[in-house]
Amino acid sequence: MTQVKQLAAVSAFLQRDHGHFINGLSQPGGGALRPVIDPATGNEVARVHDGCAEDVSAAMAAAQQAFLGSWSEMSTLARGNLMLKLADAMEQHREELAQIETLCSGKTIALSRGLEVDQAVAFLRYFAGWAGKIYGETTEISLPSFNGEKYRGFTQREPLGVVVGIIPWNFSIMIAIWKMAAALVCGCTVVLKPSEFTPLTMLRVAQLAADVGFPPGTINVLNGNGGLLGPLLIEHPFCAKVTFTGSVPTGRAVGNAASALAKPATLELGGKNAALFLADMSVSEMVDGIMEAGYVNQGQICASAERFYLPAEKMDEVLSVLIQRLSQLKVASPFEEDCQVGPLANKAHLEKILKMVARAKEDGDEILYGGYSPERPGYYFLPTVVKVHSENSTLMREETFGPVGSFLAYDDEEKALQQINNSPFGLAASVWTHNFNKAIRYSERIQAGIVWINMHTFLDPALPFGGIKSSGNGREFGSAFINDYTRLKSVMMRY
Ligand code: TXE
Repeated sequence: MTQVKQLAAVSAFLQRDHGHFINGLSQPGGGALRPVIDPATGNEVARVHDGCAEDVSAAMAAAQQAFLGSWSEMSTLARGNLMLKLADAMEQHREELAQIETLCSGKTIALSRGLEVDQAVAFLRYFAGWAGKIYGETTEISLPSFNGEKYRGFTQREPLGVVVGIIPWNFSIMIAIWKMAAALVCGCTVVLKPSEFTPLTMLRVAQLAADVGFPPGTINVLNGNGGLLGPLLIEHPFCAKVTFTGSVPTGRAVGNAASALAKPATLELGGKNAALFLADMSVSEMVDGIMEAGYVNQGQICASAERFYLPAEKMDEVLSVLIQRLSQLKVASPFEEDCQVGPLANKAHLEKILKMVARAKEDGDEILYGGYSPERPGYYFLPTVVKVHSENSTLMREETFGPVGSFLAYDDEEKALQQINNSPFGLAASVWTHNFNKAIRYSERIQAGIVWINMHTFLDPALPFGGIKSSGNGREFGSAFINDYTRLKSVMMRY
C-alpha cells in the first residue's frame, strides 16, 4: 500500500527554527534545543528550543494584555467568527497538520486526519457556536421597601482571564483545541504548554490563528520542560486557571500547585477503564466491542478500556477470536495508508509498558498474545492480550495507556460490577448487552464520569466529559465547560 508523500509545506516547516508562539509571532527563544523524535524510526525530525522563565513572563504578559484589551473589546459574535475561520483554515491545512502530528506522535496517518484534525475542527466549531449564548440570570430581590423603592438583581458570567492549558502527547491538537476553544469562547485568552514529545502541531495551529486574524496574545504556545514551566505558569500572577490532561501524578502536582493559590483547575487524568460484556452478546459482537474499546491508537486514549470483564463460559472462545483478529492487523509505518498498528508515541512510554508486562508475568497473569516489541526500528509494541486471574493484578489496577487488554472472567454480574467499582479511578466505562433494562441500570451503578452502552471511546462535543475519583475533576464540553471558564458576577440595583 502507498506510503504518504511528505508535503513540501511539512518539509519546510520542519526545517524552521522552532520554539514558541508568543504575542502573534513565532519566537524561537534562546533555550536549549530539544530533539523531536519520530517514534516510527527513532530519528530526529526537528528541534525545538526549550522555554525559560523569561518566555513564561512574555507569554503570560501577552495573554493578559490581549485579555484586558483586544479580546475583551471584540464582540462575542466576532470572536465566534474568528474561531470558525480558524476551523476552516485547519480544514484547508488538514493534510499538513496530520503529517506533522504523525511524525511527532506515531499516530497512523488515517487517525491523524480523521480523528485528530477532523475532530479538532468539529469541536472548534461546536465551541464557536456558544458565542453570544453564555447567559446570566435575573432574580427577584426581597429586601424591604420603606418608601416604594424596588430592587432587582442579575448575574453575568465573566471570563476568568488567562487560562494555562497543559497538553499531553496522545492528541496534541484535539486536546489543545478542547481547552483553547472553551477558554476563547468564554472570553479568556490562553497559554498552551504542549508535551515535550509533540511540540510542533500547535505552533502551526497558532500561526494559522494569527493568519485568520486572532489578535496577538490571544493564543500563545510555550514549549519546554513541563516540570520547570508548569509551576512557573501556574504560579504566575496572571494565570487565572489551569486546565490539564495527562498522567495522575503530574495532574496531582498541577492540582496542588493551583489549589495552594486558590486557582481553579480542571484535571482530566488517566483511568483504568472497564468494559463489561454480558453473556447475551455473541462472540463476534464481543470481539468487535473489545477492538473498539481497547486497541484504537494503540490504546493511547485516556478513555480506552483496559479492564475487560467477560462471562466465564465465553472467555476462551472470545480471546481466541480476538487473538486471530489482532494477529491480522498490519504493523507498518504510520505513513502507510493501510497501517493499523503504528509505534507507541515515545520511547519512555514503550519502556513503561514493557515494565508493566514484566510485572504482569510476576503477578501470574498469562500473556496470551503480544507483550513485546516486533523486530523493527522505532517504538513498536504489539497489541497484547492478557488473561488475569485476580482483580488485584497490577494490570487490573494501574493504567498502561497502551494496547494491553486485561481480561477477567466472571460468573456473577453483581460481583463484576463490584470489581469494576473497586478502583481508584473513574473516567469511563462501557456495558455491552442487548438487554437495555440491565444496561441502563448498570450504567447508573458504575462509578465513572461517562458510561457508554454498546460503544466505547466516542466523544461528542455536546456531551460533558471528565472523571471522578482519581481520574480528575471538572467537565469539558456540553454546556458544563462554561462553569469552568467563567465566574459569576452579581449586580444588585435599587430604583
Ligand atoms: O505525562 P505527564 P508524560 C500517561 C501515560 C504515560 C505517562 C507519562 O501512561 O506513560 O502518563 O507521560 C506537563 N507541572 N499519560 O510524562 O507528565 C508535560 O510537559 C505542570 C496519560 O508525557 O502527565 C506535558 O505537557 N505540567 C495521559 C503534560 O504535563 C507538567 C496522556 C503531560 O505530561 C509537569 C499522556 C508539572 N510539574 C500520558 N510535569 C492521559 N490520561 O490522557 C510535566 N508536565
